Amino acid sequence: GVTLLQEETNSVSVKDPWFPRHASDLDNCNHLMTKYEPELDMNHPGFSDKEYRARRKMIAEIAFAYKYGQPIPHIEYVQTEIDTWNAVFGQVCDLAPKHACKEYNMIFENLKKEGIFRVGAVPQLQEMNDFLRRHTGFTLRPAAGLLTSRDFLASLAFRVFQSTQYVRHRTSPYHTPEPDCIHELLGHMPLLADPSFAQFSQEIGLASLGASDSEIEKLSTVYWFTVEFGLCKEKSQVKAYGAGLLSAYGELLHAISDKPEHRPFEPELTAVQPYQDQEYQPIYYVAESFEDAKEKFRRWVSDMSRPFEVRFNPHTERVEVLDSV
Ligand code: NLE
Ligand code: FE2
Repeated sequence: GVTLLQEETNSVSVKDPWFPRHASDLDNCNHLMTKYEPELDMNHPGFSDKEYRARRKMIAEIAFAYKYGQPIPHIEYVQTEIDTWNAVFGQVCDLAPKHACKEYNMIFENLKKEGIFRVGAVPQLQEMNDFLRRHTGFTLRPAAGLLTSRDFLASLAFRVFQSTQYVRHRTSPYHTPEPDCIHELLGHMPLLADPSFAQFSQEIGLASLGASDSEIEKLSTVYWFTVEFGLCKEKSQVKAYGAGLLSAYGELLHAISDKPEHRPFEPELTAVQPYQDQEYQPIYYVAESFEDAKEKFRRWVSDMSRPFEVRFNPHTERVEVLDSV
């Protein structure tokens, strides 16, 4: 009767939302959140800098034109951009050994040894792509700016990280609320070369495919407080593993000081904590260890209800959808 029909309609609509099924579908997952951009935000340090705005536009166009399978275009960074890289890189070299988790530091050293992280040159996304591919199979795509959570998380399901390619404005080297390639490179890339972190990142991505808007909101909130701003204990010390801390030394020192609130990381609670993304965080979540953060997040993600399961086939780069039992 009517009830049966309704059930059928429901299950079709829940089972059949559009989401990328193949890595090439990510060509359609480049929607931007337009809240903090030099063109639109009067408070952006680049707002009244015509040259900077033109540069951003040029680099954004490269990202919009990019298609799956192409090499990532080389950007000839100019001296002001290189100076900004040198400044942030120098700070990370000083602070990471003391304040970053050991997994980060190991890969950071490796990146220096390979000459990808060095004074005097902003690393190219293509060379970082090749490094990641060798270690975890992660690859990069250029992104024009801050993406919607749904698009950004979806790419992780394919072990693809969408990375910005422009450099923050030279007047704010040590903190920017929006992502830039310095944040991606120094903050995110080292841990994406860690096999278990890469695995965990992909699981977040897989959980996001076809998820409801409220589930996406929760996933991206937990992502925010872990992958972006997470702290963890190592022996008895508090260390940073969040990318937004490792690429902004001002906030790193703030995070480990006694000024902000430190709460134990519990995904169910963390997932509903409102956050702000303009200033330093007032609250950070501290995991018992880096392993513990990954385990807790993973367990929470796998408890999310969805009427189907997804599996990534690395040979075809395709996500297969299975009915759950
Ligand atoms: N605040 C970070 C930085 O300055 O590198 C960027 C955070 C992007 C979410
Ligand atoms: Fe980030």
